[in-house]
Amino acid sequence: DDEPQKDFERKDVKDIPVEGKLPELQSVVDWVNEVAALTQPDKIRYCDGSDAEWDELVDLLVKSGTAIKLNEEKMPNSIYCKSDPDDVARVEDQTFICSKNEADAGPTNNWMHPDEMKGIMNGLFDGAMRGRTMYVIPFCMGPLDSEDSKFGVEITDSAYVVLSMKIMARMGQAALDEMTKRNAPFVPCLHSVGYPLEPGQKDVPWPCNEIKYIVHFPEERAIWSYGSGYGGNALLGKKCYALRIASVMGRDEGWMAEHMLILKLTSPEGKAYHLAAAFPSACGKTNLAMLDPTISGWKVETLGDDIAWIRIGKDGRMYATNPENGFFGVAPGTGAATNPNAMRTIEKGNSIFTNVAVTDHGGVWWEGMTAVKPPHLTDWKGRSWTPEEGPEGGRANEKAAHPNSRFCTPIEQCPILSEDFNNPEGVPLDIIIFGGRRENTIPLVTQARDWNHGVYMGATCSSETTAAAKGAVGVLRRDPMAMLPFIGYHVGDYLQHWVDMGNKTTEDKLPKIFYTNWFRKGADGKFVWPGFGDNSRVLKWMIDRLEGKAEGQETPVGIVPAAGELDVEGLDMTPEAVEECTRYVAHEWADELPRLESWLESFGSKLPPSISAELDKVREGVKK
Ligand code: SAT
Ligand code: MN
Repeated sequence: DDEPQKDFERKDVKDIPVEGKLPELQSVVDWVNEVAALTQPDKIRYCDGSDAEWDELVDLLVKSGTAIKLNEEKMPNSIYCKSDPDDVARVEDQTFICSKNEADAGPTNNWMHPDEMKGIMNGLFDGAMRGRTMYVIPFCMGPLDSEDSKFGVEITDSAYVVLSMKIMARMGQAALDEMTKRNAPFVPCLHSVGYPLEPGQKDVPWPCNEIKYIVHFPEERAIWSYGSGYGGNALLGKKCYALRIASVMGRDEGWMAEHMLILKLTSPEGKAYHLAAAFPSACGKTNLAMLDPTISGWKVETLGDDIAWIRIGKDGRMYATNPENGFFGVAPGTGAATNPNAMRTIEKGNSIFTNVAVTDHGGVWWEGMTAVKPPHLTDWKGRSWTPEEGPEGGRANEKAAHPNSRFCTPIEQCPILSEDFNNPEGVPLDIIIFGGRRENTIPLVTQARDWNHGVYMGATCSSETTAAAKGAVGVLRRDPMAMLPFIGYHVGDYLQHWVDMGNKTTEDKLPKIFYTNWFRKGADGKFVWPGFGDNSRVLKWMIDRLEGKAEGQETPVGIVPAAGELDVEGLDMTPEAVEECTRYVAHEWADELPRLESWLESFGSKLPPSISAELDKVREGVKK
């Protein structure tokens, strides 16, 4: 209340025009009106998720200069947007977990007391939507007919967000109807780009604000996001809800929200397995999810590329569902050679591309899409670009697409989507994989001795940073379960929750845990392992382990493939090179040990005793 009153004329909510069908749920209408009174939009629009709505909002974005329509023949029903050059990634520095007690947010999250944060946010949101339409997006995370799905309502002043949410989540009238039928609680998700328009003021193509806050109130189950239009900051069903808030729900309700792809793998014998894998952002989750195996007879089907909600089923096994409905994938590096299934998904259109380059014929392009670069492009900053000279007025080596440029595409278009994608029960997990990007030390694949050792492996996950978050690239950081930026509570409690989940059932029913690193480099500085489709060879070894067909080799850090076990037939790799990427190197681990110790010690009394015990075992082995 002690906020200075901003100098504008305040409208009464009843004078703000409303478009679309009013929800029956009074709780939704009440919250919408409360937000409208604060943010003062010109108009309120209840979104239904229809194709007509899509067309209308596409036209609006084209008129406002935010989007251009791509060539209908090359990319049907698709648009291209370029963001403000300062609004291209998640802003972890400005992401907050506002639990009542600081200790509940833990050492890995930014924290502020909810009352203090609400004061700041109310000030920022005051009049923030002036001159704009306030869109109301009901959405459902998970299949519409699954008991375990969760609901949300996002309020946003960005039509780009509405369109992206149509791709990424089950939203609109169908989600609202389901929510109403169940009288289900919903997570209020409030978003503004933070760029109000004064009367007569012209809009900019990508409105956003220098001040950004991505805020979570875990006890209240609410999300407030201000100042950014970028995916992970603005599509609140994704990281904010389906990971940060859902991880808290999972802790309280006995399930897990994880940063994992889900895939179905079928062996030449026709036996099906389900795998979930956690890698940090931009470390190949989308590629693995849609893997095109290079070994004959093996088949991969996709269930998800980013988020898995995991529960224990009636039979005591772990079941995973993907709460999302689309892919928000990193474009650079995605091409017919690396991820043909992603290309087939994208080429069906109905997609939004952000910060890629555009061709002279209204198509899209990014580094790694094709081996031969188009002779001329418009780069992600709108400059004329050629392969020889780079952008006009820039440096010759400047890339045409931003390294974190994205495609946003309906999952239903994926040609290898598993028929279980909409299964309300999810799929039973045989394997959980953790991984990261490490030049050295970490072998290509290591199997955990048991669940608790696997949890330890996940807890010590590490990776060299990528462009998916603002900040330096290539710096080593610990990223437990690839969830560092997404755990909605104390990381120590989160690890304990993993241990507890294992204790809810028996070891034989639990998925087997593996750790992979596709990124080990040789003395020449080049990746030793070919990666991409050849990662199927690593999955095959995992299945051989499950089926008792591979002995493996015990090391102090887990079980690695014994010589000759990894199927490298047809690969241009010497046995020495295979050994180089799969082996345990004692001196590298002796070097790693103090880093592991100081990471785990940083949790203090919150370090689960069973993880501490696993560290002791590793320490003993490495020191031998
Ligand atoms: O955070 S996003 O969802 O925009 C992408 C990512 O970092 O995984
Ligand atoms: Mn991700």
